[in-house]
Amino acid sequence: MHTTVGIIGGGPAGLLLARLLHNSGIDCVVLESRDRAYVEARQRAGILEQSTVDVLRASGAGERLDREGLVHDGIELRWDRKAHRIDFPALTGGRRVWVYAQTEVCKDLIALQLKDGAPLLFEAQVRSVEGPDTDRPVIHYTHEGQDKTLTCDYVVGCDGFHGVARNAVPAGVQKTYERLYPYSWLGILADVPPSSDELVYAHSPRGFALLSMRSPSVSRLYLQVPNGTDPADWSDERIWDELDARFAIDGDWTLRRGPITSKGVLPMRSFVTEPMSHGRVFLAGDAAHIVPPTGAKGLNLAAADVIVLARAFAHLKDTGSAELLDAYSDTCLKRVWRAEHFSYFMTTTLHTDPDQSPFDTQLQISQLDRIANSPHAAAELAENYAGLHIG
Ligand code: RFL
Ligand code: PHB
Repeated sequence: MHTTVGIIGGGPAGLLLARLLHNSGIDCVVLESRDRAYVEARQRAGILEQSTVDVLRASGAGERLDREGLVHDGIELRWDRKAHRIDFPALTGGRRVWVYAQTEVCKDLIALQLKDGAPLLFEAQVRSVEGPDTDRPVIHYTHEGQDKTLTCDYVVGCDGFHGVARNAVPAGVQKTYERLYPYSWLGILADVPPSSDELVYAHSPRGFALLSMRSPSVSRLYLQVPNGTDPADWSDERIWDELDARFAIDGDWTLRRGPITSKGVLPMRSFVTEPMSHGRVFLAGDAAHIVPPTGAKGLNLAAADVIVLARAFAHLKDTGSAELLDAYSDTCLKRVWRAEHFSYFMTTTLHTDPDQSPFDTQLQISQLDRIANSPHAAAELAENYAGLHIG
């Protein structure tokens, strides 16, 4: 089998890239190691930036998003038993974010792809990419129990942090940057209407907590927990009591409790690999970079990468020039590093490091007070959260 662009991974990055290439008349094949049900059920991101929504709409995948997505014009920060709202449109010249789960983005893109898109193979496990420096890189994969090859003009690794595409960049060329955090998130889904219309990010002496949602009847909540925490050690009652304690403010506010339908622990990591391309192999999304989820940037970065990449492939097709493809890594890395900093900033400002001193805590409080008291500091947060135009 031969294709123009071989895409490894059918998460949001791979699926959106396939859609954008299809719309530009460029053929591609998507190889996804998991089955469809697994990809459609994997609980992850919940927040889409304006630019991600814009591209989903333009690509024809915005219909259900427009019907069911929840537009949010701000977030609330809590610390020291007080609350402060950040108004995105007022601080950013009109930008806002959408609550629409990654599961739903994937379902919409998969349905479109299977209806009229390029081939999307589930349970197709890629083992390696051969010849990234040649004109015909080859993807080796296993499908239906058989070893197969896909010859490509270009390969895009959208296979996430644990994927294999990154191995195509020789060790001597690759530079990686990483930061691990001394805490994880315990995330729950609960069948209860969200207790706030907007997301609430809470700093507390007991650790960080986040209130998010999936729909008007389903809440998504997170608690900072120590690394290595077993979700089985957290009874439903313990989770609600801890959330209650961390979100507590002076004044009227009640956390609504309801049946918890899922519990999971996720570690936090910052990671960047440079360059994001080598020869004819390109990396996009979590395959190239990871952010801790506090800034809600991961899915949006993945979308931004493939927008740049799809534009570069269309430019090559229309003009014969590979200049945009050649610039891909540099173009993306500027935005990636900004999002890395913002995600790090949100994480370290809001979480309690187990080794944190009272001095460190006062710095966090001072920073949060500054955001509440300075429109400039608030605008810096709002612009980064709602999404910057870079690249
Ligand atoms: P994915 O989603 O990991 O998809 C990679 C796909 O590649 C497949 N794969 C392979 N296929 C074939 N052969 C192989 N050898 C393969 N190896 C892997 C995998 O099965 C998978 O389907 O990466 P992608 O597409 O780059 O998308 C990135 C996003 O998933 C990720 O950045 C976000 O989920 C991060 N994130 C959030 N991002 C946001 O923008 N806003 C949020 O609110 C937000 N919240 C979150 C998050 C991530 C979380 N977790 C669990 C990491 C909340 C959580 C809890
Ligand atoms: C989510 O709804 O899963 C979510 C929202 C905001 C974040 C992280 C996760 O910063």
